[in-house]
Order: sequence, then C-alpha cells, then structure tokens
Amino acid sequence: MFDWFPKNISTFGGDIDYVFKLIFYIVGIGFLLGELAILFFVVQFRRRDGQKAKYISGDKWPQLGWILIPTVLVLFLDLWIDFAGAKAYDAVKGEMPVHDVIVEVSSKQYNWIITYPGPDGVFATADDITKENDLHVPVNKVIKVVLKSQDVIHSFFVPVLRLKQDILPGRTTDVWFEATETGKYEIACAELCGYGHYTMRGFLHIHSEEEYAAWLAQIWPAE
Ligand SMILES: [Cu+2]
Repeated sequence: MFDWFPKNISTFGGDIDYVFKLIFYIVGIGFLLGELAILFFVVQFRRRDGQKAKYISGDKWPQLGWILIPTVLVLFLDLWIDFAGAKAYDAVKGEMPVHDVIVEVSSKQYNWIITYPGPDGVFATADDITKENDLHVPVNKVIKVVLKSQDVIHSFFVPVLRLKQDILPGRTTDVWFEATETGKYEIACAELCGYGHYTMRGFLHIHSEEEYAAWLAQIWPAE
C-alpha cells in the first residue's frame, strides 16, 4: 500500500519492511475493529427501561463461535507474522555471506571511529587507516562491519539499510549488508549514550566500483 518509509537500498530491507507493514496493518485493523465493536455494544446494549440483562452460559455453538473463530483468525495471523519474521531474521542474522570488504566501526562518546584494514585485509597492521564518521564502501558488495565500543552502549543505525545493531563495550559484534544503490546516507546512534548522543552522526558513502577504486587509490597511493 502506501510508502512512507525511508528509501530502502539494502538486499534484506524488503524482508524487514514486509514484517513491519504486516504487523502494522494486522494490529491497526484489529484495533479499529475492536474499538468500533466496543462503541457499538456500549450504545446498543446500554441500560434501558424495560430491558433486563440476560445470563448467557456460553456453551452453545453459536456463542462458542464468537470465541473460536477469532481465536483461529488470530492464530493464523500470528503464524503469518512468525514466518515472515523468521525469514527476515534468517536473512539478517542467519549465516553471514562471504564478505568482499571488511571494516571496523568503533563507537565512542560521540563519534564513529572507522578503521579500514588496508590492502592486506588484516587489522592491526601498518597499513590500517582510521577515519572519523565517514564510512566508504562499494555498491553491490557484501560488507562486513565489525562493531566495537570504547565506552558505553551505542547502536549502529543506518535507516536506508534497515540495519540497527546495539554495540556493547567489551564485546565484538559483526553485522553485514549489501547496498544496491550509490549515494551518501546517514549513520545514527540509536542508543541514548550520553548528553552528546544526538551529535553522534556519521555518513555512509556508497560508491560505484570506479569511484571506490579511486577512493582506495587516494587513501593508499602506494598500491
Ligand atoms: Cu552513541
């Protein structure tokens, strides 16, 4: 139906949006129907002269239907959400695809410290380069992001990728994504991490293959 979401440029973003909309419409429509039913019953069966309340034991089939039919309906809708959710979870958190590019994002109050392993692809070597707040990656490639925190809990959030991951100090958390479009997009911290939380803003630069090669050549001119 309507599309009021931020742009989606992630290979698994569609699965997440589907679950979101499924829950939104099921719960939204259920809420409206429930409220309308309450209003109707309140008016229709209000206290009136000459009308006495009747006791219903609830053991007749037409009466049981009021419980059993909604139960089956809710169960069916619930399973629908469960299966869609499992599919989305599996896409994001299931087995990580083999990555083309690896990068480390370390968070601290209030910056994203981004370390590229350099041409050897290994961290903690002489050719590592560290930058603040700007993450450069190529389009249509699997990017593995190694998340760390230097102080408190932060959360790595890239809305256009439908990627949000809490980062716990003392622990390494791996996430991945594959972007399908080039451009410059926002990275935000989605965990209140201190008074400067709102300034914890970075940018994800998704380059075409040629642009990315040019960026690499500028960072590691020797290569
Ligand atoms: Cu933060």
